[in-house]
Amino acid sequence: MAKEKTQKDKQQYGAAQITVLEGLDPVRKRPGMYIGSTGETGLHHLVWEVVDNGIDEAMAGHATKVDVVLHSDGKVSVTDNGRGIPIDRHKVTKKSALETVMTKLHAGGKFDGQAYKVSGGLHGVGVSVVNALSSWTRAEVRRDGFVYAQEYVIGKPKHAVKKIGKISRGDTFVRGTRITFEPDASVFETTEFKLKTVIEHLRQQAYLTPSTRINITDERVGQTFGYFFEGGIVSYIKQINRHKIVKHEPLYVNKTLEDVQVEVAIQYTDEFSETLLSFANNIYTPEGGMHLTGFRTALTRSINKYATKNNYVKENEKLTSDDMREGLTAIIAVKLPNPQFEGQTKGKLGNPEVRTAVEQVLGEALEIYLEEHPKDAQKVIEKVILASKARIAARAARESVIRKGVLEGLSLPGKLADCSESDPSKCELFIVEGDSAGGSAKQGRSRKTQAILPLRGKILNVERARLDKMLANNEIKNLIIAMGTGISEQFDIQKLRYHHIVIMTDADVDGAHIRTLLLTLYYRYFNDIIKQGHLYIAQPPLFKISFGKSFEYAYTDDQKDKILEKMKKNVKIGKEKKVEVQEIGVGEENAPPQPEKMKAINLQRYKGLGEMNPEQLWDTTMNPETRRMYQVKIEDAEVASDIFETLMGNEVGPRKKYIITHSRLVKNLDI
Ligand code: 0RA
Repeated sequence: MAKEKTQKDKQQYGAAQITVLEGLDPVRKRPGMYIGSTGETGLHHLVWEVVDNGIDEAMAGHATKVDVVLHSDGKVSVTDNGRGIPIDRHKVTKKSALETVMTKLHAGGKFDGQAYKVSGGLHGVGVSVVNALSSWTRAEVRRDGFVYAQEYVIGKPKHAVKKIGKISRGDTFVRGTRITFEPDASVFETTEFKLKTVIEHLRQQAYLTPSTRINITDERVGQTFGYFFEGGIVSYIKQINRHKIVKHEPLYVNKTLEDVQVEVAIQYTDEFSETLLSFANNIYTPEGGMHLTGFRTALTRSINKYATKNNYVKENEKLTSDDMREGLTAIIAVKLPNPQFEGQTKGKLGNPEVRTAVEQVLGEALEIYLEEHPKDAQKVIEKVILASKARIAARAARESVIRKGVLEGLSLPGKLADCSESDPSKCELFIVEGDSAGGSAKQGRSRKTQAILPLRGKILNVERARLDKMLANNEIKNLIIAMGTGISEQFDIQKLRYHHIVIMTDADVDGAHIRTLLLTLYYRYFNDIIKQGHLYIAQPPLFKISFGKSFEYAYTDDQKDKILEKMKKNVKIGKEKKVEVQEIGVGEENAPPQPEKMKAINLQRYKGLGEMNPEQLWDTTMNPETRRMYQVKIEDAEVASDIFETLMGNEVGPRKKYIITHSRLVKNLDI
């Protein structure tokens, strides 16, 4: 919260005094109302809530650090070195202020006339909520040389606040507040805190609270992590961009306008994608909202104004907000008195006053920045103009594909071996790499429900191409016609001819590449197909392991090792003395003749689908009864799309390496 007391605060002072205090029953009755859920997210909210209090104390200039400890017994403690929650008698409740804070819901958001807390959506509900949802809590306050404490069971005090001792010389904890709590296992689905989640959130909080140290200790694993960033969100931007080629030093602005504090940091890079993080009262707003809208308006308007004035673009060739996104890294953090969080997951800031505040503060800052840094301005504008040109080219290409007659009313492509079933929910389309695998698939399939569309290797040549080129590609066009949905404005998922679309590619670099291209295509143009769970990746086996007449398929290296182990054991139990694993090539049914008394286990490594005969392909990969298939999630496709973007600008060597490393990510996700 902005530190200065504003005019409005002063006027409302009287009303704010009448703080509404209420017991904790409502929290026990409807925990979700206060912490969002009783799942893992809600559980972690307890920690965020308590940490927020310490961070508020730091932001008010009274504390310099917050220590979080995840104890081995499931408890969590949060310690700050602030002023300590007051322990004197509260005027309304006639109880200790500490007890009041811990056991009453604070609807007023103010406490003792102090700006106690900026209440924000899911967290910002107050430490009493944490107390209510904990089977046991202890609050310890150290101030004026004394130690005070109170303990609670499900939010109810076990005793009055006690003075339990003096602060001794040499004590490291001399002033501040420590809250220790044990989440109530009868409330939460899980009570296990995830170190990774805690680290990620608190590291982010450390960036948003400059010059405050946040330590995290996980006693369960005996590890401690500490975060301290003097530079705040500028440090954050630099961290995000540390491996990227940047176009300029970050632009930073921090200004308060009518109760709304606006803080923005911006830096352009060589990348294609955008990284944008927005926060309201230190709470991440993944769905954006008014602060983001204000940001985009200011960025677009200021850059256009400067670009036009300096003749980078003509008056009638406006650059769009989307053009500004390529290579942009930005953090927007606003602080305001009464944030309204909207949207499905309450991740969107709704306050309209924030839009104008961000627009104005950033607009002014950008204009000054661009004027004062003409060289940086040039680099940024050239990047934006490039993005604009690509966008115009992409649209032209898309329109030519979409143009009536190109996709519509066309007969199904000749290469498609369609199925006879007409109910889409029973139909499957296999997109198969290469004509030879396509041949096996056509022979091995179940004709009634399975259709095969072979894609020629040609699609590979779009390596350096942009998505618009991909859409002009004949193979892709065939795919779209086969699916029947149309594309872009004409896209209609009701027309989808197959409810299972299966990408079936080889387990090698080219296969990974084609898969990346296809996933990118679906991510960008057929998002709903993924979201409704229609897109799959086939999982052909990597090995066939045979001994004598028996054989097994292995789909992972691990599985291969296990099968080999098992087979060796079986062989040894039998009469054979020696056993050897021998790799055999494709088509070789058996290993070369073996010496007397020696038997070989044959290991066949499948390099491509084409190496399997139709029956094998059916048995291992296509038969709905026995196959394994991976259902693509939107996150997988997003990763693929990011990879695709990275690939476009890079050298061939690193690009190949990147595909190999990252395609595993997509493929090996478990079923
Ligand atoms: C209200 C007034 C004062 C301190 C605090 C609240 C306070 C609350 C929390 C919660 C966690 N840590 C905290 N530290 C401080 C100041 C009272 C005074 O003037 O000393």
